[in-house]
Formats: sequence, structure tokens, C-alpha cells
Amino acid sequence: MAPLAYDEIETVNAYNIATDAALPPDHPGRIAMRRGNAFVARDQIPADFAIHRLYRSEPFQRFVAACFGLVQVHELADPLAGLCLNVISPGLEHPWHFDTNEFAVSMLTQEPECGGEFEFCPNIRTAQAENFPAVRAVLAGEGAHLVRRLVLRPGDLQLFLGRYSMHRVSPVQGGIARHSAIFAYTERPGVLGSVARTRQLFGRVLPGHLAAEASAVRVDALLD
Ligand SMILES: O=C(O)CCC(=O)C(=O)O
Ligand SMILES: [Fe+2]
Repeated sequence: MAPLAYDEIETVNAYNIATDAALPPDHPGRIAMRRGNAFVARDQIPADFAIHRLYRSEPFQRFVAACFGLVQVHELADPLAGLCLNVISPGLEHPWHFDTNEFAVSMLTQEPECGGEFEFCPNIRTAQAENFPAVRAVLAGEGAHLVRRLVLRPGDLQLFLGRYSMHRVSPVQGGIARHSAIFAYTERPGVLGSVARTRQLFGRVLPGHLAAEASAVRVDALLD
């Protein structure tokens, strides 16, 4: 599947809002990074592939909900971002960011030779507080005490709160790309990515994204 990924390298910030947005001088959203990972979207992954069956599987969804202490989780209503394959080629990285969706479940499917480590800052923000000073420190390379690192092996299932825990995949080194499958679920049904974010990630939007933009279901009032 990896050759199908949309691989436009892009300049982004941790919030995936416009990099020319009018922000105060010390705002962490002003720190630009190079996003080199490429996504294969859900609508490109055949419905009968194991990874797609797993994403839709009710027992799997019940397991994920139980792990997060929830009664139920819902598939992201987004036809592109609900299930993705994340491809990071040698020399590239997936820089610090927050996810749109609250709960992220991922599985490493191909391990790089070197680098490509998953790093995260547990609950660096909440739905009520952005905590810009700590975010800025991590982005400036001065927040090592806030950063945890997780060694993943192919087949490892990882669950995390990507909307509140800023995270990244460090630059991949060696000759082998890092591949992971990303399963996106939400507590409330009907959540789609914004038109701008969807274009950034996949290079295209579908009619559903445009229709949802006016009446988007948001889980909080955070910046992105
Ligand atoms: O590939 C990974 O392990 C993390 C991917 C990620 O953070 C994302 O897709 O938002
Ligand atoms: Fe993420």
C-alpha cells in the first residue's frame, strides 16, 4: 500500500493551523516544522484487508473502549482519516503535533533500521488549558523532562490520547521506511477533520468534508 501514500512534504506547526496565522510573537504555533510522513487514506485501503476489518471489528472497538475507560468508541466519521497507513521514508520525520481525534490507536507494521522513534508528552494540554509555555519548550528542544520515548516492534498495538499528548516520530534513518497503521476513534459520533487539515494530510477533500465544515462536531474549544 505504501506507494499510494500522498507524499507532499509540507511546512506545518504543532497545531496544524495555517503557518502564516496572526499569532503573538512567542506563540508555539509560530514554530514551523517539516512534515515528511505520507498517509494512505481509508478509502484507498480495501475493505477486506485485515487492517480494515480490525478497524471496524466490534470486539476490537469494545477492547479499545475498555482500555480508555469508555462505554463505547465510534469510528471517525471521516472517510479519509479514520484509518490510515502512515509511511515515513528514510531522512524524513513526523514532527511534533496534536491529533484532531481524542483517541489514537496505532500499530507499527514495519520497523525502520534506526531512528523513527515514537516520542510523546503525556497530557501536556487539557481540553481547558493549552499550556503554551510547555509546548513551546518542547518545540524549542528545551523540554526533555516532558518527553517520553516508546520502543515499538511490528505488531505492537499502541493506545494514546493524541489530542492532549503532543507527539512525534523522530527522523527515520537507514534504508527502510517506517510504516504504521493508525486507527482513529472518537467518543462522540460524527467527527470529521476540517477541510484545511484534510487537504494538508491527503491532498484532497471529499464532499462530506465540505458539507460538515459548517456544522462540524467539535469535542472542545481548543485552537485546532
Ligand atoms: O505513526 C505513528 O506511530 C504516529 C502517527 C501519528 O501521530 C498520527 O498519525 O497522528
Ligand atoms: Fe498523531
